[in-house]
Amino acid sequence: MSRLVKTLAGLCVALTLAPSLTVPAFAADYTKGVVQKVDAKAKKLTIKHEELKNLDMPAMTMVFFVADPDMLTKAKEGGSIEFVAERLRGKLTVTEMK
Ligand SMILES: [Cu+2]
Repeated sequence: MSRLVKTLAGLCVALTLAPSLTVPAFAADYTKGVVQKVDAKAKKLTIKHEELKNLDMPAMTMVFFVADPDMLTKAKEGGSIEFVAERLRGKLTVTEMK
């Protein structure tokens, strides 16, 4: 194996491993919920959610802010979602939704 090929092979391994090292494990933990209310004006969603392990919160219905206003158009009242919530500047905020 030439030196160049060895270098390229090493780079490929580094690029393959890098994403899993930089993304925190909890970022992928989606929680199931049902949208109860969409408040586009206040940029809030009322979600009946299952246990939120990262926030140490049991299942309940509550209001969240959204990190991205696009989520308000994607969310439908009565619709099932999977989402990630985090405490941003003291406000419980939906940061990911699918
Ligand atoms: Cu809650």
